[in-house]
Amino acid sequence: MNTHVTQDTPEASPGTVGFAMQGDIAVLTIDNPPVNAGSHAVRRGITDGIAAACEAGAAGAVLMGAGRCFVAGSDLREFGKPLAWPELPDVIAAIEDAPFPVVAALHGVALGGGLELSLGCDYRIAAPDARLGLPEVSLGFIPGAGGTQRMPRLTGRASAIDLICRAARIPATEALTLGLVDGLAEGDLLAAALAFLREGPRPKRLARTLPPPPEDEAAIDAAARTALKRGKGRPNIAEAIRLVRASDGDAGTMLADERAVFQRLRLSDDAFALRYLFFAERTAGSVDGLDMTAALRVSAAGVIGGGTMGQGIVRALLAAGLSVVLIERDEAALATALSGIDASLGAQVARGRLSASGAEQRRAALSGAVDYGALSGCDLVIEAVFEEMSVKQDVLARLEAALPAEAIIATNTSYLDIDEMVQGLSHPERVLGLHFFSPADVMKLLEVVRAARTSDAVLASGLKLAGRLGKQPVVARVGEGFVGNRIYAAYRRRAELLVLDGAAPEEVDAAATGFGFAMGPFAVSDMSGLDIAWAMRKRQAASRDPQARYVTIPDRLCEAGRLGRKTGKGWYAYGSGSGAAEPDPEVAALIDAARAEAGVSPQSFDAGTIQRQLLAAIVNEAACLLDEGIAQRASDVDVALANGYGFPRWRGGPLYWAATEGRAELEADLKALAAAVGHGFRAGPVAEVLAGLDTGREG
Ligand code: 3H9
Repeated sequence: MNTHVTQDTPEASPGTVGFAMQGDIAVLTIDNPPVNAGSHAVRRGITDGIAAACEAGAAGAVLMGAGRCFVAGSDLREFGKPLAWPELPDVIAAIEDAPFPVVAALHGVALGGGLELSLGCDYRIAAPDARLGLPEVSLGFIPGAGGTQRMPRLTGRASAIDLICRAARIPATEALTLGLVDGLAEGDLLAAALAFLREGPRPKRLARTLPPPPEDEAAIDAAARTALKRGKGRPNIAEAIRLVRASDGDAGTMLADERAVFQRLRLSDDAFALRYLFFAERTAGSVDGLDMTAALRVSAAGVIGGGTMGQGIVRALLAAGLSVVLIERDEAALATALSGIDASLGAQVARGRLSASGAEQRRAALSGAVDYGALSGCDLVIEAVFEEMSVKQDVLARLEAALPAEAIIATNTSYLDIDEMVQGLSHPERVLGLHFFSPADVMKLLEVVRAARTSDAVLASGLKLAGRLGKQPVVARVGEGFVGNRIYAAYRRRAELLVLDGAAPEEVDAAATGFGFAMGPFAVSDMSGLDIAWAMRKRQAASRDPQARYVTIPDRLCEAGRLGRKTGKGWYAYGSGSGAAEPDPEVAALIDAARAEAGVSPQSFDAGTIQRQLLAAIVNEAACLLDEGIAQRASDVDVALANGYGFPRWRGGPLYWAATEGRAELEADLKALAAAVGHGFRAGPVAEVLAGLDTGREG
């Protein structure tokens, strides 16, 4: 049926489009599992299908998706190279030029190029549970097939700026209110789309020719200001805003303008990095050879310990629809924890993030107890008690005694050796690490730790649970700090050495945020509190290598009662009203004293040097832990840092960054790192690791 000849010879790309006549209506069904990505073959199939419908004298056509969704977007695998004809705008032009009305029937998701394709149709009918959106900005570019022009003609410009710049995925009900869809299907979607056409008359109705809805300019300005602020200066956000604002202009000119910007931005550094991360995130949750069908069913969970972390884990489990039993050591502690969870559910309702009935349901699914006997119906229990080996070992032993034989036991430890923790258990194969990040119901990252004796079924269950919780899993083996905290420790150590050697804490933090980190290392320390690391240093003091460089400044800060924000001062002072961090002369004096004591003559460091030294420390440590087999793949490290440590997503991750940097400069950075760390520095196999990383960029 392919009536067109390609102008390019593309690599074979999958996907077909089914064609059938239902009376005088043509039905085109996009079939490209798993998500009907708009590959080259799909694009050709649609234009062929429209041509066939014309030939058959159809009175109308329905465009729909087979399987789980309409279309999840253009095929991102094609985006790093030249696109083959027909491109999506050509497909849409064929639909617009057809002499009959075309209805898009949407189910599952209609995202990116998928939504744009439907906006190129004359009408849209959606299943009530469909989700629609233009997420292109989250991939470093902008909608490239009319999204910035056709959407605002339906929704107005203020809404379009908001939706496009937030990369929002909205439910069909909201899309109906906004005018993006023309009706919701009750029952069978195809039947509803056919009925919609037959109920006609349905004249051709091209979104690009609709008059722009009347709008208050102030609302458009406000939407643009908010979007720019949220967009952190990324160039694609400003372009998207500009194009939507001008969408009341000549459609042909504006569509060409959008296309040119899209073509440029899809090949930008941001876009390559974000595409890399997109696929890296999907790979991180898989383990070669692991049979995911062996995963055990988890519907009832327990949590031991109702502190900040425990409460967050409870909220995350409840949000995923599990029933939860929370265990605390006594009634008073239990009451405090339960009322803490109650209060945060109430706050979510007040902020409009959760319905009152949703909060009620979650409360009903939660119970509390002080006796482990209450856990007997649980399929999985996560301990989140004090970070101390003997305390955790005691909890695990009690759990083993209280739980049915097949129940899974998870520890939320962030540093401890799980292999040591399970010694003494009769069934260590049922234990794994589930390392959540605080707040556990908000942070995306979940380290799934495979201890030496964890069974495949238990590991598969942990990975499946991560998906249900909406988390980004990264699989780690046992090793102090696993993947993320181990790398973070090396990064923080380098930051502290920079201060000892002459940089001010605020210079280091400014360099880190200048690179794109959400916060600098010292602001992070102040936020999380300096005392936990202090306690750990005291515990490790006896085993510390006396010849290694040791930065005493954090100890001195703690001794002076500067434990961070919670004490009103730490690396910074937080005294004056606004709570903003301010450099403190007392800290400067303390740093001077530490330099004098260590015999250091302070040097000055520019922001670029600080940034590259912080990154070199991350990259080197990552190479070490890949060498030790703690992380499975280099891209997993990037996923962990981007999802749990505020690493700027648009830079892809530290190893992606390093792999796309000049080798000679990186080698010089690693040399400087080795010199600064001095005695005990361990060089990781950086070159080898980077050589094995597929950045998706040629050359
Ligand atoms: C665009 O459309 C630009 C236009 O404006 C340009 C016009 C000219 N391409 O996430 P999952 C794969 S930009 C290729 O694990 P879920 C994915 O890699 C695009 N592959 O499942 C995975 O493969 P594998 C705008 C894709 O149920 C498999 O599908 N669209 C694409 O958790 C399953 O994915 C987006 O940004 C793609 N576009 O979530 C939407 N999408 O099995 C991106 C998915 O080999 N996609 N795959 O690992 C998503 O948000 C989620 O995948 C989705 C399903 C919600 C659809």
